[in-house]
Parts: sequence; structure tokens; C-alpha cells
Amino acid sequence: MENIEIARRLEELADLLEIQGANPFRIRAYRNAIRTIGGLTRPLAESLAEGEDLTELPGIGKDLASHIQELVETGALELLEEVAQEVPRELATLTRLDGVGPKKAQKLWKELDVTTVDELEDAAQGGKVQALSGFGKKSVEKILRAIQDYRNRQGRFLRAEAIQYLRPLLRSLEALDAVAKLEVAGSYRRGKETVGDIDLLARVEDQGDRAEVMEAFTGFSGVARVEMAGETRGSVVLTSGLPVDLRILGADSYGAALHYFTGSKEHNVEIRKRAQRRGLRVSEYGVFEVEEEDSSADASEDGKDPEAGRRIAGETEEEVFGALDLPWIPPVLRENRGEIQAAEEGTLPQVVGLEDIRGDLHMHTTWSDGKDSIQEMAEACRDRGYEYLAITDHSQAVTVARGLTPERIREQWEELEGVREAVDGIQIFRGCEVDILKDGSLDLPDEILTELDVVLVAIHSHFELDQATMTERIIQGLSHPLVDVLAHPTGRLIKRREPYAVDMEAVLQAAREHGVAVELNANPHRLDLHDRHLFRARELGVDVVVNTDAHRISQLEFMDSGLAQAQRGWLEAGDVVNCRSLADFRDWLDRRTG
Ligand code: DGT
Ligand code: CA
Ligand code: CA
Repeated sequence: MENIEIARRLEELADLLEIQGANPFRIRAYRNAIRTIGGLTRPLAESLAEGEDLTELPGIGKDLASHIQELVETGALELLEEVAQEVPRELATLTRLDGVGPKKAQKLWKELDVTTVDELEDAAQGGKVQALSGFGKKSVEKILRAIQDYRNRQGRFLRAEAIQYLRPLLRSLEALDAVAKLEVAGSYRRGKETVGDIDLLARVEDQGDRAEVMEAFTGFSGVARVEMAGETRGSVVLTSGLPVDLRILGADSYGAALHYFTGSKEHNVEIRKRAQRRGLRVSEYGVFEVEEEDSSADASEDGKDPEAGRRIAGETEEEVFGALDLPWIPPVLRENRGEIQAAEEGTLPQVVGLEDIRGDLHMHTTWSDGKDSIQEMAEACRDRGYEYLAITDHSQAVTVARGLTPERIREQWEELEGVREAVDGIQIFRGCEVDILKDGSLDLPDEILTELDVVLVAIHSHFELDQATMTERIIQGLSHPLVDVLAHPTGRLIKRREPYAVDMEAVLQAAREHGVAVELNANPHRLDLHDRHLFRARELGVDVVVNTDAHRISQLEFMDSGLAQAQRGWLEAGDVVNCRSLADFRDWLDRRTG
């Protein structure tokens, strides 16, 4: 069992216990342990196999260690089953809805016998929820909106989570001699923030080996159900709920299939039109010359032999694009947003990559809600090869995160000074994630802001403001002359919270006017800005910073997720502030004062 699945089961247990009304300290212990597990880089199963003592991990006591052991050894947790006898499991889903915490879920269940999202919707629309004490008209409206949001994102997985669920299956298929190549296509390969399912392609040279590969796929231990298993195509659902399709191909058509199943659908449609204009036909089997009489039809989709005509390409994607007189187009760009024309004109962007990143300008330490010290974060950034970083703990308004008062931030600078002396080879900037208050003013006085190198501003409260008010608030916050970066501009949490109402076009225009950069927050749950906004930022010439917002060392790895998103926004290294060398970055910091 993978760490992420262990964490998921423990989370379900914690949710159910909380609804049951268990001791808050016990719940908190579970939540702490879940966070610890989320930050581990090593599989717990491996640590256990090597006889390590899990209670040495922070936040993991005897109780939790034994739960983890039980999960790893049996794949199940008796306590969870017991609790689920008393508290319906679906209630845990209800607590994921904005506006429904464990207390409210308990009330809905005990007083209205509501356990599912559908039942909650009925009860809310029928006025029953509003009649309960503790639920007003506003909170019912909020719940109904949350149900809509929940429906919209149903069945999609965060990209970063999907790969963790998928990895054991990939490893087991890669181990087969018959599999010459294994690749993930579909939306995953295009770097989308969420994926509906996984599309796997396996190149198997010898047709006689196909059955063995298909059996290994459907027989994999993490498969919950097999939906279909043909000779070249199979579909399963993993125990995590992630659906996976597998296609087995020979070498001749592997590249064509990789292109076809990478999509997007819209990109494929444009490619096929281009082929038709050239008297060619593109299918998942290859690029073919078309006989005169069927040059107008798409033969692959009207029942004709999909491999009719002379094959002129198919082994690799380069060949497929080449047959259409195009250079290879990176998958992250294949959304039919002008990439085919750009390819033809030779103006495809050189998308930014991890090797271009020279620093990270948003991270938290033990001074606010982070888990590691300034020195630990700085050393970890240096080990990643960065030239600089900014320490940006929260400002005082964010009390739940122990935000810094002016006094404490000055104390922090003393420690930071010491770390500068102790850690060589990387420049540490003084930063802060300063709250934009409800009225658009900033949470720290100018005399502090002037002494900071990097000022990020962000919203952490009053998400409910209407669009005009929220937009004005944000623009007022970022236009303060000491601000450098607007952090996580839309405030969304993928699958958890919709963006707040904000006119991003107006915000981007204001950012340009004031010389303020917008952040692409790389946390896989945020990925905020979205790709379309990044594309627009680039068009407008607004600087972008790709930041991890790491709250512990392991989260510095979020940079990968951020870069996939940046690439989908067509960003090049020149568009990204933290691709600048240290000297150029210093110049950028001085851009407003000269
Ligand atoms: P997802 O799974 O919803 O995150 O998105 P995709 O893009 O992975 O979509 P999926 O899994 O339905 O199909 C994988 C790729 O296969 C898709 O990107 C393009 C190709 N494809 C699927 N159905 C069609 C189709 O009807 N026409 C064309 N041209 N391509 C298709
Ligand atoms: Ca897919
Ligand atoms: Ca699929």
C-alpha cells in the first residue's frame, strides 16, 4: 500500500471519528500523522519491511504506528470498519463540502437522517436544513453551491495524486520483458492539473506476448475491478478509484497511437483536418496516403479498414508530425490554442523547465506554519541547485498560522542573519507573505515592508466578497509601492474550493501597470494561476513567479507541478522572474526604485 492510500484511510477514519464526537486531541493526533505521512519521501511499507520504528517519525505514536502496520500488512483497518458500522461512511464526503464541518454533518445525520450528497441536496431544497438550529438561509445557499462544485469535479483526480496511485502498476508492467516501452498518454501527459483517467500505452514487439501483458495488467494486485480485457485494449479501476486504460501496440503504429491518445481531442481534430488537406489520413495506426475516392471522408471512423492506403508514418510522434510538415509539438501545448499554427510558423515557445529555475520565492518555516527551520529550508534549496530563496512566513492577521507581528519579524531577521553566515552558496532574501486585509490595506506597516527584500501579498480571509469589491481589494493591495508579487491570485483549492469572485483581466492589467509579478503557486492543490491566465499574463507582458509555497522541505518538489502548469501557459524562461540569475533578480527587485 502506497503512503497516499494509507493517509487516505486514516483521513477517512479521522473524519468519521470526528463526526462521532471523539476526543479532539485524538483527532488532532490523526491529522498530524496524516500530514507527516504526506511529507514522507520513502514508502512506509519499505520502512516497515526494514524493521524501522515508525514512532520515531514526528506525530506518530504507538497507536498510529500499529494502524499503519495493519494497513500495510492486511490492506485494511479493523478500527475503520468498526467505526463505519456506527457512522455511515458517506458522511465523510459531506464534511468535504464547503460549509459542512463534522458538527454539521453529525446534525444532518442525527436529525434529518441525511448521509449522502443527494439526500443533503433534497433536504436543503425542501427547506428542512434551514429549519435546523445552526443553519441559516445563507449557510443553506452556501451548501447548495458547494454541492454544485462537488458535482463538477466528481471523478477527477489531481495529477500529482494520480501518479502516486499509478506508480506501482507502472513498475510492475515495466518489469515485463515483453514490454519494450511504457508511456502515460492522455491528459496526464499534457500536464493537466486533474485527470479523468489514465491512458497507458505499451509497445510490445511480438504479438505472441500480448496476452501475457494484458494478464499482468488485469491481474495486478492494486486492481479493484476489471472493466474490459481484450487482446489489445483493457480497462481497470484501481483500489484508489483511478480508472486506467491500457493499449498494446506494435512498433509500426506506436508513435501514431501515442499522438492520438495524448490528445487533446480538439488538437487531434485540427491535425486530421490538416492531413485531409494534404490528401492524407491520420489515425491511431499511422499516417496513410488516401485513395482518390475517399479523400474527403475520415476512413478510420466510418467502418473502413483503418490501415488502408500506404503508411507513410507511425513509428514515432516526430514522424507523424513530420508527415504533416510540422515539427514535434510538446504535449503540454496540444490544446488547440494556436499550437499548430505556431509550429508551422516556427514560433512554438521554448517552454520553461526545471533546469531554468534559479530560486524559490515563497516558503514557510517554523516561524509561522511551516515544519522546518530557516536553515533547513535554505540548505534544501541549495541542494536543489538554486542560487537564491526568500523566506516568506505569514503576517500577523493569519493568527491560525501564527502570523508574524512586526516584533517577531524583526526577531526572525536576526535568526536569518545567522543562517546567512552559516549557509554558503545561496542567497537568502528576507520576505513575508503579507495579508491583504478586507479593505485592501496591508497587514504590516511600511517601515517593515521597506526592510523586506521580497514582499508577497495574498488574501486569506473574507473570500465571500462580491466580484467588484474583491477585485478592487486585490488591486489596491498589489498597487502598494512596496509590493513585489501577488501570491495565489484566485485562492482556489482544486476539488475543495472554487476561486473567489475576481476579475482576473483587471488584476493582470493592474499588475502590469504597477510592475508587480503574479505568482503561479505550484502546490498541486492550488496551481493558481490557471493555464489560461498564465497565457494571458504572457500576452500582456506581466512577470510570473513560479513558487512552491513549501511548508516543509519535501514540498520544495512542488516545483515540478508548477512547471507543468507554466508550460501549459506557454511560458518561457524569459517570462518567469525566478529564472533570472541572482544579479538579474536583484535588478528586478530594484525595478521600482531604480
Ligand atoms: P481526461 O481523461 O478526461 O482527463 O482527458 P483525456 O484527454 O485524457 O481524454 P480521454 O482519456 O477520454 O482520451 C484520451 C485521448 O484519446 C484524448 O485526449 C484524445 C483521444 N480521443 C479520445 N476520444 C477521441 C475522439 O472521439 N476523437 C479524437 N480525435 N480523439 C479522441
Ligand atoms: Ca485520460
Ligand atoms: Ca481514457
